[in-house]
Amino acid sequence: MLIIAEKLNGTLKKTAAAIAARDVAFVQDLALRQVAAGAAYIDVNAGTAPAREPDDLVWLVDTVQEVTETPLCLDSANPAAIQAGLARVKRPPMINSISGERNRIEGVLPLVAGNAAGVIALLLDDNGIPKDVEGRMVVARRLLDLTRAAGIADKDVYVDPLAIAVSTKQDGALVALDTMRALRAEAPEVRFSVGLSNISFGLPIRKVVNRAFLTLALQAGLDAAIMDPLDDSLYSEMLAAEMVLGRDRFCRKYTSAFRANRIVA
Ligand code: THG
Repeated sequence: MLIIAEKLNGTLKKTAAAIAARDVAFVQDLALRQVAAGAAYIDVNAGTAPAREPDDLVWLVDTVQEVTETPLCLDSANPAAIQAGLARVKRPPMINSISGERNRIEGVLPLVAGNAAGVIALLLDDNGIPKDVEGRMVVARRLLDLTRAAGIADKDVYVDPLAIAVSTKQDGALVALDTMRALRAEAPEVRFSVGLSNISFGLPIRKVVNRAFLTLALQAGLDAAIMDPLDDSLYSEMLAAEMVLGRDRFCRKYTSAFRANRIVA
């Protein structure tokens, strides 16, 4: 499973302050710690101020690339920021994200083909997030029609089935898991990614809930997650679940993580 490391995100207080202060040491340290902890991609999100965002994201991209070759995941609500980040990356990034919303189809989808290693596709559109599996499948089919027409291979599309917090919607996780199973049956090459921590919003001891959801999502075929690789108990659960599901030949990943002191109870 690919870890997309989440902590260089301007919605987090410390990261926001570091971006505002152009704190190179903070950003590079956080990038390197996430890489050492197993990140396949580093999500970079400059935060919330739309006017400053392209400049801020370019600074983040440049600053991270000074210390690591790990590819980036360009995460922005602003297509202009994604475009500005794309002009700077040294290796093909993940693009986060497209959706069925018109501004994402017009502003972000045209940037993907030929420039990115993959694109995250959120199952929502201008009418919002469909409540049930069939509604999400309608959005998924339309998005795949569009990505295929744009020349993007299904294997480069990371569908995010959108896990709604179980505190606000009792079947929030189940709809996401069932959507993954249904879409995999129709489009076996498509990959799946989730923003792991959404599921536990509003609940105490969120990490326990995130771990449970990760294990269930792996069983449903999860390929990637935006998550905190520095959380050793989450990382341990991920490796244990993959091993138990037969995705770890000779238990090699789990046992080498144990030898590196990464497995915790
Ligand atoms: N899907 C996609 N992209 C996304 C999301 C998604 N990008 C943003 C977000 N969701 C994923 N990124 C984060 C980054 C940090 C945290 C959660 C999600 C985080 N949150 C803690 C909290 O909210 O309590 C704060 C902990 C801290 O301060 O360190 O860390 O769903 N495609």
